[in-house]
Amino acid sequence: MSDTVVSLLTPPGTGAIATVEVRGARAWELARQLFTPAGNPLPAIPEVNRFWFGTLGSDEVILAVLAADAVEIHCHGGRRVVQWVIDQFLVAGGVETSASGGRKPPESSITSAPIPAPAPTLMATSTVREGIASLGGLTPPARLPSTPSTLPTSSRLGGLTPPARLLQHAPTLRTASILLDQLNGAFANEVRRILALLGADPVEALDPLYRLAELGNTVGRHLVEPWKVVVAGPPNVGKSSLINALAGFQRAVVSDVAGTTRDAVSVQTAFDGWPVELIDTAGIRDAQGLEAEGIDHAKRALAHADLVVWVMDASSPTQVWPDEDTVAAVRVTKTRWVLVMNKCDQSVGWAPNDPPGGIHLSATTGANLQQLTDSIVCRLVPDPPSPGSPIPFTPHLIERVGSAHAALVASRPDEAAYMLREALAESEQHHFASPLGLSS
Ligand SMILES: Nc1nc2c(ncn2[C@@H]2O[C@H](COP(=O)(O)OP(=O)(O)OP(=O)(O)O)[C@@H](O)[C@H]2O)c(=O)[nH]1
Ligand SMILES: [Mg+2]
Repeated sequence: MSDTVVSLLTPPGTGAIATVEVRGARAWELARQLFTPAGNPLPAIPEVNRFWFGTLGSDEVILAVLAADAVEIHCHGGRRVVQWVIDQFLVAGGVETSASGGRKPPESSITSAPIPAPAPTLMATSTVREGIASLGGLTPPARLPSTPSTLPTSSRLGGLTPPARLLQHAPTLRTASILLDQLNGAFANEVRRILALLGADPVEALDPLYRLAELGNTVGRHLVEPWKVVVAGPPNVGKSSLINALAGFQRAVVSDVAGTTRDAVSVQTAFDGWPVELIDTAGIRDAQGLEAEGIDHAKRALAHADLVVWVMDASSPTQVWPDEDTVAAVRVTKTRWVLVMNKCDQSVGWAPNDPPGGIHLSATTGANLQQLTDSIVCRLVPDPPSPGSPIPFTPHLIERVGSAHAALVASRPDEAAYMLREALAESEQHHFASPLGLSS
């Protein structure tokens, strides 16, 4: 019998989400053996183009059926998690292959003892668990047509359908589940509803269209791209220490010599399942030479920030506020700020409400870090969408919905309807199989 081949489709190394493909005569049998769906049991015969949420060992994953003899596992991208997922299929009888096609002997030829599940990594706890928690009560996903012929062959790149490729780029399971909802028709159904409202009474369409445009601008833009959170402030206040504490590991260089950080170093993480890029910057002050260059970098990073965490030093008797130049460097007035008083473990007696709204914390002891992450999430996603909410999920759809809203506000309902119809047609190209994404 020919081999059932297990391949890692995403690049090796740590990523947010990884995709493991299992292809061969036993692919479905192995998937049924190892994967536990969140809802009903898996059917005996694979249904092509269906997706399931569930678990593999103790990890939450998405199982996608590509063909009768091919499945994909979308799992958290931490190295150990990915290796563990691959190992499960190898122990069960699969054969590993590298992207270049070279095959490795299965680990199972060495030992068939079950491999213990890996301890969750920082990303696993902050993205997978929270992502799944955010899904709330899962309902079994919509049934999709069981024939692959509805997808043109030319759109299947590298064995992945376009929706699967979109999903693969989602940095967290929370964003993957939002994309999954859209690819199953949440966005399209809402656009149809708004179009019907527009036809009946355009005023009734204003609120839902505003909400859709707003969700596009807040959440839709960050289903694949993380929010950029820039940590800035004067030298030596603990910016790099704070990044390391938030990311949970040593990434930025910390030193008691002021002016240590020269480059804008960045770390990807997730808060409450939302993808965030934390960007460390050089301490801002008047400086010359290499340090001045670092400060220029810092100002460039500020220009692209979605949110700025301005750090001050509670162990110092003076607070250093952003100067006019720094404020001017920040891109748009919409960019939000969070004020932090670090080193509260060595505070020289600052009152808790000084500065007003400032969060007193310690990067060293970890005190009040959660308050900071809550505050960041609250500012980035003030009104989080509930599971199943419609969201424009590509930059182009966001633009179209925004234009439709602007047109309606300007009392041009026909133009708004035109934009929405365009968006609808575009979004349906992303659906898994049929315009509704549903089968009878
Ligand atoms: N007591 C105390 N010390 C801290 C805390 N956070 C940082 N430090 C110390 O403050 C010093 C400066 O920390 P860094 O993280 O390098 O500060 P920075 O703001 O990145 O400095 P530059 O890159 O030079 O601008 C180091 O000696 C840290 O150990 C804290 O919460 N409490
Ligand atoms: Mg630093």
